[in-house]
Amino acid sequence: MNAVDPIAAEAANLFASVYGGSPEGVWAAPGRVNVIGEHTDYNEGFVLPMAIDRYTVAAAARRTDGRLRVVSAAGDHQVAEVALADLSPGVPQGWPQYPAGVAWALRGGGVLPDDFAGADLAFASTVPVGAGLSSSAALECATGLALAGLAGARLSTADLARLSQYAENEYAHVPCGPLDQLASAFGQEGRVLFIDTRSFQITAHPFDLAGAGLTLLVADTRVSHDLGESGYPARRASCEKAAAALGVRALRDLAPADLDRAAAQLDEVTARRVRHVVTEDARVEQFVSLLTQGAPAGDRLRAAGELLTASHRSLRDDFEVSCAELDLVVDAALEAGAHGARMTGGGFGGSAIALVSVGDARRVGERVLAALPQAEIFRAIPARGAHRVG
Ligand code: GAF
Repeated sequence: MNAVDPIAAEAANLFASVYGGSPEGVWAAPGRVNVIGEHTDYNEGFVLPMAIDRYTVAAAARRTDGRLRVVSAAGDHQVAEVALADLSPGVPQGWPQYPAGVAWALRGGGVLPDDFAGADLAFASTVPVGAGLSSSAALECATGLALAGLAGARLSTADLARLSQYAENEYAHVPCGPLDQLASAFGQEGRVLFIDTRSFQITAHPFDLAGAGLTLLVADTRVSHDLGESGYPARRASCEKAAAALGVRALRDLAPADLDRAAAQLDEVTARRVRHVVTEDARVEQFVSLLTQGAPAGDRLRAAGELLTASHRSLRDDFEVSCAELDLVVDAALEAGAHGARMTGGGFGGSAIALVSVGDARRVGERVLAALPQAEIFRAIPARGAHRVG
């Protein structure tokens, strides 16, 4: 059985028990791990995510009365309901605003026809919420595919990502960049995605970890991060202010050689924020050039691991988005022999990743758990992006 089937069955069962009858279709979208390239996406820089084999599934059917109903297998199975005509940012409160926001964005973007008369959606998921693994993007992309599928509307993968991000920014008021939605929409089995977030050009590179005798461990610290409530909006604002002060469109336009000059024009904290973004973009490019020489092995593996760890230090010390639990996990993984480790996602909680040799995975996992017993550890596999299941 694949990673989607059990969740698809759970979503379909929930649909039947809450709404009665069978769904007309079932759609899935994955969470993601960002391998490297953190807090660069809203600076028009580089990212290197992969979709993971953790999915959010929507079982859905059309309605005829213009209403949208949503229910989730997580929690108390309470149904949230809103008329499509009443959709407006912030309504309803809580998690339902993500699917509601996507319906709003698809209507506004002309994807859903005016005569689309509503839908019932039932969700089930294996993407942990608040773990920095893009549970919101998975929910948005599953919703977008489901609604477009029900309406028989054309929706390109790029528009699925774009409208999902738009919904998160403008409806849920979370100022995220495009990373998570692009990863969930475009993910490919066995590949990482090198994304230039300025041009939106995506290059999928084989990421044959098993072939190189490697495993990518994810450690969810279970310190819940909430992007909107965290320091994320402030980090984004300070990057945008710095770009304006330095006279560039985005921090992406600076090279490491510009950093001294930039620092002379900025306050000390902002200069560190800028240094993170600029050096992180360079690390992504270096990581990709190691990858394009084949599965990392020997010296290249060491270099790739060092880039991950350097990324973490930069996020911890310059960008200041790590937290004690993420640092504990990273340090424990490195001490136990990981080739490299770093926080992944927005930070302020959430998950860390560690690149380890297969034979060391158990020991690294045990040492991480000894350091942070509440952590949840699993192996991430590069997985397929958003798709119709049935
Ligand atoms: C979160 C955001 F949603 C992304 O857009 C990205 O900025 C990431 O944090 C940090 O790289 O996942």
